[in-house]
Amino acid sequence: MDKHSALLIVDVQNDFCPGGALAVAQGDQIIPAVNRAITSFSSQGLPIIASRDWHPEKTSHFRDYGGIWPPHCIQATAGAAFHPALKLPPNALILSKGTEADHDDYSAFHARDDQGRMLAEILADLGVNALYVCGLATDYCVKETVREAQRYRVAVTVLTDAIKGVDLKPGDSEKAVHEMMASGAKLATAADLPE
Ligand code: VGL
Ligand code: ZN
Repeated sequence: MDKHSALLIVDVQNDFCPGGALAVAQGDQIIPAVNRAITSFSSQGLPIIASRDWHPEKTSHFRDYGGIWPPHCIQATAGAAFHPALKLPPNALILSKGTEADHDDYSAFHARDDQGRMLAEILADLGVNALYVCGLATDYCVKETVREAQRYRVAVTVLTDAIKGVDLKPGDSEKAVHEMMASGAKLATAADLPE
């Protein structure tokens, strides 16, 4: 972690946590580790970026319209809100993805801020070339984000104590971690980040 690093928190939203529409088992249990990473990056004045799944009511991402998922993270609903235990600082950059009716947009590199800027553009503006990635879900949005980062020549470290997967098939999350490593990602833990 150096001055060209940023923290990327993927989709720590109510619908991906227990009680939500597409709950990841124990998804909320990563939040203390995510908060620890936030404290670490904040104390060093490094950027903190949070993506959110932000779907329209009708999208080919949902099973009623040809996709595989139950409706979740519908724009501006309680389910789409960040989990209340997540301690995002006021200067965190918020990026929304999955906003179109015909895209899954698993990768945070498809997300945009409220001015329409995409993640790669924002990272270039900030001079960031290394991302520390955490959040939900390991086997979908975290994995696709990490794999796409390599295409943009952004180095990735995955914080393994701060991710959790859907595991539609048992072992999917474990497989995802191996795929991320194969694509060049390094592994670390939020617990080991500097205070
Ligand atoms: C996600 C499934 C559907 C994710 C988003 O954030 O990983 N997973 N939509
Ligand atoms: Zn989604």
